[in-house]
Amino acid sequence: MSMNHSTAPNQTLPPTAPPTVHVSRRRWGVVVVGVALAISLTACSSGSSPGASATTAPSSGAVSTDAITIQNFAFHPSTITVKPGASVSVTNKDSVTHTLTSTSGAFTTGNLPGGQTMHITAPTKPGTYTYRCNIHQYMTGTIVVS
Ligand SMILES: [Cu+2]
Repeated sequence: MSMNHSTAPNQTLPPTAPPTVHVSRRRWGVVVVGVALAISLTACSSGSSPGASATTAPSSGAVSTDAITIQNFAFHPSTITVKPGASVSVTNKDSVTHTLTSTSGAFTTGNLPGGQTMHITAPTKPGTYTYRCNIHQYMTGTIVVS
């Protein structure tokens, strides 16, 4: 590419600093600046997109509510999004006892007899918390704290 520079006179240049070194260094500088710019642009867009989408609609079908109903051996809705430390009511509409128990131990209703309502306190630390019924462990759900 820049090989025709070899025909130029170089008697004024010291032998330790040929012009090709300067060219390659300058090109590396441009590459580094371009990469840094791309990284900062990527970080900026990824940092702003969740906030923008949160104002329009909850993500991935999560329902923003502080109430969970147990009916027909299932939690409804199966995924909810709540504020940190929110009080979440749990109503058991079945005739048998269920529990709503965090798989990490973050919260539990304990035994919740049919026809009754109890409350749990959502964790204060944002995150995704899965739970299940301790009696019927195929009954699962998720609370998203954000
Ligand atoms: Cu159950």
